[in-house]
Amino acid sequence: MAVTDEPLALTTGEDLVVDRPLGVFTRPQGGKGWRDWLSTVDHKKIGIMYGVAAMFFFVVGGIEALLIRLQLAAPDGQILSADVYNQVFTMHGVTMVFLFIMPLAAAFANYLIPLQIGARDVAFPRLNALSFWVWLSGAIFLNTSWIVGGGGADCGWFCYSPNSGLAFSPSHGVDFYALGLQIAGIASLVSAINLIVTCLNMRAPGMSLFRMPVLTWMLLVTQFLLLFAIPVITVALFLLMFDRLFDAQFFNPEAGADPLLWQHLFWIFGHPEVYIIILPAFGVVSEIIPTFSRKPIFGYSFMVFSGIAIGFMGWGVWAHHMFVSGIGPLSVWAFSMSTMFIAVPTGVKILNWLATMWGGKLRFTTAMLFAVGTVAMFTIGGLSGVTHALAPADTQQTDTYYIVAHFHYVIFGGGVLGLMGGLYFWWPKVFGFMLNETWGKVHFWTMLIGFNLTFGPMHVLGLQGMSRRIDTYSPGFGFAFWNLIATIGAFIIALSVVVFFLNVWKSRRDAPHLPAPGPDPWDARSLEWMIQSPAPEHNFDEVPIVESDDEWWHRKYGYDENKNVVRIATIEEATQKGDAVGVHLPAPSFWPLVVALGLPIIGYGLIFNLWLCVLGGALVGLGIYSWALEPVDDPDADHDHGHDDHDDDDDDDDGEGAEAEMADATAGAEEGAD
Ligand code: HEM
Ligand SMILES: [Cu+2]
Repeated sequence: MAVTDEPLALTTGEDLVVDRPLGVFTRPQGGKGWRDWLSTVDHKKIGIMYGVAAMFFFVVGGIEALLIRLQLAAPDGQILSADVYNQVFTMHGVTMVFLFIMPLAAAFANYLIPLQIGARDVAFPRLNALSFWVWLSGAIFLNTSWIVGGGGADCGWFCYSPNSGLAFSPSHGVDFYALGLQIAGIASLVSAINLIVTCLNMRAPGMSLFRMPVLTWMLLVTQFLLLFAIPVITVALFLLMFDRLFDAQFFNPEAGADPLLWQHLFWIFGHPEVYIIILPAFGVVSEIIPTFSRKPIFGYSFMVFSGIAIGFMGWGVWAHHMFVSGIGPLSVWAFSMSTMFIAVPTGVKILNWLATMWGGKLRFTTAMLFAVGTVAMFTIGGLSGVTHALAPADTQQTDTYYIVAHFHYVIFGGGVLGLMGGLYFWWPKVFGFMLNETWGKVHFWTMLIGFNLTFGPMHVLGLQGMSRRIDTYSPGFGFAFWNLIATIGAFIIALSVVVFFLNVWKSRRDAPHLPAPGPDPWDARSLEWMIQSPAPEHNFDEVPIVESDDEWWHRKYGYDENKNVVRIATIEEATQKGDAVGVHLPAPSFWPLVVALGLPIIGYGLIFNLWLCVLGGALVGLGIYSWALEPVDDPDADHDHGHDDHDDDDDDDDGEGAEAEMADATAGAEEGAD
């Protein structure tokens, strides 16, 4: 299709110059309302969509967890059949890891990284939209296996072979697992590349790497882990797909293959995956604790380097998941040692958070309670993790409820509690109203008590010998009491989640009658708090010049001759007003969505009818070409075409204007730094 300079009516302009106060400017959207959300390329909106979708899947994964707990509440449970139980715990694990906690962290990364580094958007806004829509299409595709696949995948979230083969998993559940996670993997990979380029190339002048907030650093390390881990699991899933759909023999021992290959591939991805889950929460806690201790983070560079060290060392421990898989004593010894070493950088973080609070003026807001709760619960999970590193002990503990307790203390106690704290901390910046603190504290305490009642007893059950993944147990084993407590605890967690949603509803309803939170309700330290709440569409009126770490704090406070902290500017004086002219904003597009819709159709084609692959492929092709050939201007947008000087940088399809402007800014980043 020839590129004409006669703009098509369908799409929107590449790079739009705003020539009037932005207050009255609305991006030439693909439409209003839902069309705006479907075509947006704004990192903030994409962040919000990740967050809403992730919380939806938290509820789905939570319902699956309650079903598990109901089945195990008493001996000889009859609520779920053994086969359905296998599907429910498998999908619970897959949903909670890939469809809840990873996208929730992506919500924080998308919304906050550009704001924390002083940028107007991510490096490739349309690619960012593509990541979201591809992830969502993969998530929905995966769950349609309940409807059209004969049930969910049933071989556990790590789907060991040969259980995952057709002989033991004949329904299409595992096919949906293999294809759905490949689709979601594409989204993670594209998003990781986008956010790495954003952190390295889009920083405001003076924002050197070692002035970036700890959260942005932890999210950057997380993106590098995704960049290297996702290809490994993609290869494994690809081989599994070929074994199931095209009769290959990659994991079939009768054909001379070794099923341990799957375990190695899965855990070479799987262990870095646990850091992909926990590092964002560590970053969130590292923003909340200094703010409510009224002290800078203790040992900033140690915090950053321990995160980088965890990122590196996380690649050298995977076989601690295979101590009883017959990998031989030398490997067991080596991976036992490497696993112990990784406790060191993790310990550094815990000590630095405690040192930050030490001597601080502590304010126990809901966000701070969640942050402190995260440090405490993660430490418990970390300690049981160290006991797993001891191979002889792990031989007893592996595949029991002691393991289930351990990873819920680190993933839920560390990851979920941490990100929940982040929701309360940045809620006013994202939505322009505060969540009610009283309800917030009820949410925190019910979740913390429910959490410990659910997973605390599992340590005991595990040491008593209760295996994981059993759908029922006989009365004679003595597991009944603690299982009942665990089930009661699970329902208390569910209650706390209901309290959270009620708090959102109530706070939104009451917001018009309450004073607005303003740009900086917590008196915080980083750049996102120097702009209006909710963050304006263009982020910064003018790109900030950064002169120190904790730049925003240093614009409000200084030191007098006696080194006492004194205020040097009020928030009103120091804040950007949110009106700007002539800001380049990348324009929205529907084509990323079109490309994303083609992928699950290809998935259905590979499972049911290869003709569908042609349809899906055509949709992907149409989307990519139209996106690449998308004309520069939207005839309906009534900005004047006088801006000829912009035409030359409209030949790249991802907000070249904004990028060029930012590249200049970033070029100054290092200059300002020294
Ligand atoms: C909301 C409260 C939750 C409850 C009550 C709960 C309960 C459980 C239980 C009882 C199991 C063991 C099932 C078995 O072995 O038969 C399990 C497994 C699992 N859970 Fe949770 N969980 C919860 C939240 C989470 C969260 C937030 C995550 C991660 C973000 C998570 C990730 C997993 C994983 C990965 C498994 C392993 C599944 C497998 O064995 O394949 N859970 N959960
Ligand atoms: Cu591991």
